[in-house]
Amino acid sequence: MTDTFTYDLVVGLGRSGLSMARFLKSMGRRVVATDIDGSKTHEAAALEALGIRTQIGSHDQSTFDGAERIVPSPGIPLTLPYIQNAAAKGVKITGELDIFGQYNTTPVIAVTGSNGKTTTTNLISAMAEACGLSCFVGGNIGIPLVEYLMSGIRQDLVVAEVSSFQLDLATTFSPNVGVLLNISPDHLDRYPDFKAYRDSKWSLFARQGGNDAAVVNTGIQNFDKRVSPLSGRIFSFSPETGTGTADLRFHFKDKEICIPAAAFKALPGGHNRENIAAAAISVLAAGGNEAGICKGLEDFAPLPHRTQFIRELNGVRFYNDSKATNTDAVARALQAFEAPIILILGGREKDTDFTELIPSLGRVKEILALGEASRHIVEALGALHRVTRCTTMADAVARAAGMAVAGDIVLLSPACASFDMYKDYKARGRDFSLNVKQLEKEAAHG
Ligand code: UMA
Repeated sequence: MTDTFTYDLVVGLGRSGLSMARFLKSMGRRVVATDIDGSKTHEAAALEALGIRTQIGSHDQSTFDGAERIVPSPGIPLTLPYIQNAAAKGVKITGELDIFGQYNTTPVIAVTGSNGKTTTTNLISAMAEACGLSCFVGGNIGIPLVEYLMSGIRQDLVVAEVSSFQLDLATTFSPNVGVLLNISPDHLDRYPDFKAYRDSKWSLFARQGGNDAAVVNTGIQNFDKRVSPLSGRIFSFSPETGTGTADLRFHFKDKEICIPAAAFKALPGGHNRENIAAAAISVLAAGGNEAGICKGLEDFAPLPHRTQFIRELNGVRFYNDSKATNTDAVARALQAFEAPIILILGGREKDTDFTELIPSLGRVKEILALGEASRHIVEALGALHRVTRCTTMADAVARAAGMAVAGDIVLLSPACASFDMYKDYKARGRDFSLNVKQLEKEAAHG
């Protein structure tokens, strides 16, 4: 494409790119959108109908070079040669956080971390709403932030789940309240090393001012060193381990806050205690109150695919933790249980080091390994644990049910992406749940 007019080039016609192309067009920009996937014909037609030019099935370097600005979708690596070549010629590369921040006037709570982002984002929204603060929830959670701007409806707060991929392109975006839950190795296929990934996460706070709040877990490596240069007011919370059934107590601006354990009995595990503390502090920092926080928590329905209880069958409890796509998330899920565990691991690796799981496998009596990663799982863990390779989820669930005795837990917590066998982690979790329910039927008939 050799255009003489200037335009914004949106790369990727997934959820993010489609919303971004529509938003930029609505702001009167000329927009071109491209996707390497030739099957995106419906998406392209919908954009063309709005006057947005599209190129699907391949990328064209001249389209990248001719843009005034390139807006890559978050899943697109910034090392993509088309982007690198255009950037070298001076084309600006901008991300959705900066574009959102440029037009948004609503206070923002932004949540990042390797694990627990979605739960915490939803907890913040539930708590804030119970305090009388209306919320738009979006970002990495699945609803692009520019949808808020296009909706025309204004809320008291925007609660944004933010990924490192989105932060990598942020140069102006700065949340009023930023939350960093934890950092553990993830997405190492996209970053040169773990430090680069950590830096990306910490960049959430880089542009905050003195009236902003940084809510940070003190358990994160180099906490003191990392928070000392920040300009925002620091509100820290401590790592909590074990199943922890005690009330949750912490300080906010010299006041002791107590959240009764009864308010969060549906959210098991130390990792959820951290998520709850982070959410509560964020809502207090945004103007909420203790009573509303407890009310929002009591009414909160836990999310599917996150240590989600499916069924108890013959005294064996089955849990779906399909969203656990890295070893840290699996370790946290394992900590939430005190019973013997049969663990279903595997899927597509993200440069995963399965030996990182070894310290957390104390209660694991069997490992069932699925998918592309199954051979590596056997290599990494087979010397210490009995690991059986399975061909399908049905196979894994049937074997788990056959091995389990009353009192055991069967936990799908894969430490891997799902894309080798499924569309996404939700489809994997649904398959697990269906197979568990199938067992129930077989038991009823047998
Ligand atoms: N594509 C190209 N050229 C390429 C590579 C990809 O055109 O070289 C196209 C693909 O064909 C596809 C599109 O890019 O059509 C996909 O873009 P995307 O991967 O950014 O997917 P979206 O549907 O736009 O979803 C993105 C986020 N995806 C990622 O960060 C990988 C979603 O987060 C987010 O919900 C959504 O924007 C709305 O903001 C998902 C995610 O997995 C949940 N996030 C990671 C995580 O949570 O660990 C960070």
